[in-house]
Amino acid sequence: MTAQDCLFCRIVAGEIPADVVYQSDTAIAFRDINPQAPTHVLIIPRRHVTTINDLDADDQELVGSLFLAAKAIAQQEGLADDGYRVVMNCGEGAGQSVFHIHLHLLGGRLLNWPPG
Ligand code: DGP
Repeated sequence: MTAQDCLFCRIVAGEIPADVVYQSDTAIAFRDINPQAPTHVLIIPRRHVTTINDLDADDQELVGSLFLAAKAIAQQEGLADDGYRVVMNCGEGAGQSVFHIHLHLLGGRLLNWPPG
């Protein structure tokens, strides 16, 4: 998949608008267009990675940066004390619909477990 074909690469490039809440050298985060909770932010690497299955050992720092971004955004959004969920879907069977890895950060309501 090329950057032209990937929706999230186009958001990274600024070609498609998004409500960006966080940026770093390696990651950006923006509000989900179809929020499932009062706060629903997607945290993505700037570099295209299709699914978790495409990660390798060299990506440890990149993946770590996504979780540190989640922590920072949770604090920014006032979720840190009450709790929040961070999840990444892998593959169609798990509900992945955009094939550029992204962490969902959800909070602001009671989150049940297990998810559907
Ligand atoms: P997933 O199903 O795990 O691949 O999550 C993809 C999410 O991406 C889904 O919750 C909806 C969101 N999404 C899809 N298109 C757009 C878009 O153009 N802008 C934004 N902000 N979010 C989008």
